[in-house]
Amino acid sequence: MLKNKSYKVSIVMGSQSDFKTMKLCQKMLRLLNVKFETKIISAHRTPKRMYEYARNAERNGIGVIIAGAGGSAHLPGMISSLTSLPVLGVPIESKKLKGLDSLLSIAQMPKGIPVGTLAIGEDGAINSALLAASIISLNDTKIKNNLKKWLSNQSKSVKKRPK
Ligand code: RP5
Repeated sequence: MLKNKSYKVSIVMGSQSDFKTMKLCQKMLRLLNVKFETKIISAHRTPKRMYEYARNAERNGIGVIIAGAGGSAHLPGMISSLTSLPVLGVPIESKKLKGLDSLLSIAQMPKGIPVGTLAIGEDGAINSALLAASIISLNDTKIKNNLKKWLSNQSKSVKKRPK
């Protein structure tokens, strides 16, 4: 990692249909002032696009990849097999199995190719942005401060007693 270089987060997803979930990831990155790009890349429908993307991600200034995928969700694992960048996987809630298929596909990577797996659906999309910001903040004090402020505001917003 180069000192004081400002890295970008790259959000990718297997389909347009994943965007309603993954846009929450964008929203959180915007709140934290983290630079990002967003793309549709499918491991099975656009394998060449996936290969080119993953192979060039590091030299394109990307520090963390967030990949959302549903069903037989091999996109995060396939991308991780093509780069040494950290890859976070967001299991999209599928219609038939409520995202359990996506979760197991993403989490159960065999040893050697890691994917950091988040929760199914919207919680996972939001947490993937927080985790990506945390990784980026290792080398970026502005992002670290933004993240600390967000976390502190969250703590302050929790009431001591229920109404
Ligand atoms: C996966 O298949 C995508 O990540 C998406 O969650 C799922 C369904 O895709 P569509 O049929 O809606 O395009 O590749």
